[in-house]
Amino acid sequence: MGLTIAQKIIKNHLVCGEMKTGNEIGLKIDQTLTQDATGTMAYLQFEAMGIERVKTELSVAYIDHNTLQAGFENADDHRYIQTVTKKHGIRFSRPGNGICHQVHLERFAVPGKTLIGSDSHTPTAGGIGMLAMGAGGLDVAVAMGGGTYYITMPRMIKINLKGRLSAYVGAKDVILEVLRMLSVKGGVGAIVEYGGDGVKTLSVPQRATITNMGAELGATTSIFPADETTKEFLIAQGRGEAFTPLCSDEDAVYDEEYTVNLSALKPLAACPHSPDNVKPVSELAGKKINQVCIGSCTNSSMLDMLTVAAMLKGKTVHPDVSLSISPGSKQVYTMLARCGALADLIAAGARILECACGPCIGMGFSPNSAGVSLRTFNRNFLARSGTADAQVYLVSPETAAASAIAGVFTDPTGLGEGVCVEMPAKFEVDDNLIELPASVEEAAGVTVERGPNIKPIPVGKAPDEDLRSTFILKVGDDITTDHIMPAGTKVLPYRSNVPKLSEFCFTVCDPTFPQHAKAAGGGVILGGANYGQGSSREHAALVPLYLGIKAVVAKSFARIHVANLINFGIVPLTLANPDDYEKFSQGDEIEVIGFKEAVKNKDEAMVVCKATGARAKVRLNFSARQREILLAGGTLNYTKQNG
Ligand code: MIC
Ligand code: SF4
Repeated sequence: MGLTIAQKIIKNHLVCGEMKTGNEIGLKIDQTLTQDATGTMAYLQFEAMGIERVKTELSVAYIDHNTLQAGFENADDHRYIQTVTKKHGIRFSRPGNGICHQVHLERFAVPGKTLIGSDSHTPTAGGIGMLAMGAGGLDVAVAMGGGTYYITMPRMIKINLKGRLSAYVGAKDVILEVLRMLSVKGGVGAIVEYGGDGVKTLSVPQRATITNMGAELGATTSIFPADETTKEFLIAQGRGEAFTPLCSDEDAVYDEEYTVNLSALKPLAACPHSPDNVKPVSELAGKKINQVCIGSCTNSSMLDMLTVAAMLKGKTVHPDVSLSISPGSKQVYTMLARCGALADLIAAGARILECACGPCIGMGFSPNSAGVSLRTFNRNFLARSGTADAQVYLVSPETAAASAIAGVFTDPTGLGEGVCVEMPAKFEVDDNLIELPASVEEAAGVTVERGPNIKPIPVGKAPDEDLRSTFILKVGDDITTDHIMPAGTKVLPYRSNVPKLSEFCFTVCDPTFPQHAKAAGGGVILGGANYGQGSSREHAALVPLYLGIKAVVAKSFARIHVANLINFGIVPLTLANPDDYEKFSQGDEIEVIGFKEAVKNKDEAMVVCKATGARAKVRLNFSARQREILLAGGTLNYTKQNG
């Protein structure tokens, strides 16, 4: 039987397990990346493992998230990451060099290799044919130390692309269409591969837009073949030698197949507050808007920026609209400046931000009260923008630029022929903002700088014999890690300070949760389907652990979050019958008799409500390795116990 693209890469990197859908498999990881909002924790954990030098082929630490320095905290964390990486053999991408995924695609991603990153949009590198996955910081730390990365062998989804995009329809519209078809749960447990004749009509940055936002499908990753276009992109980046062709076998078998006709696609928008709440822009046309933000790891490539600049040239941003533009990398920024396109953007009234995540993670540029914000980003979760009642729509750069000029939702296909921009044949390559680590000999002399904001990491405990606790919070379906552990300017500076961070836990759902949880000494969370979707932030497990959360009972869990829960010793229990969710209320006292024994070796257990007698069967779908981790109270304890 033939293999899919992903199966080929998995086969070449398989350390243990059988490549059968649903089985736990272990992979060798060639490259890792971290960003600053998750990196501080990842490096603290790496240091705790006592390994002197990374064992990967390449590891890079980026500073791109926490770049607003309204106090000492972020700058201190940057210094910590800069020095700890220097000591342990990791490259350091300085603030100002750009968004991790954009820079990694430009400078380091290699077809056929494996990459894990402590950021859920790591699959961006799938645009170049790399098996790139988001993971918790602790899993990245383990991989840096040469350890195996474990995933559940995914099922394979194929999206056949046919035709060619029309003028003013972008790669963003392709992934929005896929999200419309499959939903934010559609990719859970799957790898999404793109194929068909339409692939060759898409440039690598366009492919990367699609694989980037594949994270919103809940997929393990998304991947494109590595073909002539990939080769040209690598040559244009001065990295032609990194190219290896890669495609699926003719007789590869997919579990699900879909077709997207690029020629028939129209501009789309994901409406508040979910990336799969997709509507045609034409249906929203004429609706007043207040803000437009262009950038993020989804849409900040040279091609995107040149398109926007060509559309804004000689025009003025509508007086009722505030437009921000954040180019994705120093390479993009410099080239825009040199070719004059930056001047066109500035002249039109765009507010140019540094090349970083910026408004995407609520680092400034929050909309006005109840403001309508059009963003070329990948997430429009409630309150993520920093304004609780903002209405965020996710759109293509083409729709964003057309609407910024008009002041209302505008379908750009009504503008006529379209602007003609070409991928540069050669990019301006200068890695001067990537610091190389100290040599093995020099490393001992490097002092790691730690600011006062760095606080100890909470450590989990072995499960009790019987679980006697309370459903301290009941939440609905599709709860994101932004609900559990919000981000933004006020919260992000505390990513290395869990006690302080705990003051913000679940406040999007219930502002009193932190005090309540502390007073109650913890409890159990009751969640709906796809609990923990979204980002890779392990803080969404670490902080609940700090607040005493022992288990989460949910209809289903998102991949990275469930791995993070297990890593920190919080037991994820899946309702065997999702309808049983209705039997329980917030505040119910519950018990699971024989809890520890169930974690040790049972597939099922019973949750019983003490007051009503309501019962629900829960599944413990764990591998033997995961059971041992949970019994040890998390991966850090487990690693210590096992040397
Ligand atoms: C995000 O887009 O939500 C983030 C911020 O990049 C996160 C990582 C984090 O929370 O630091 C992600 O996607 O994993
Ligand atoms: Fe940064 Fe936004 Fe991309 Fe996350 S999704 S890495 S915050 S640009």
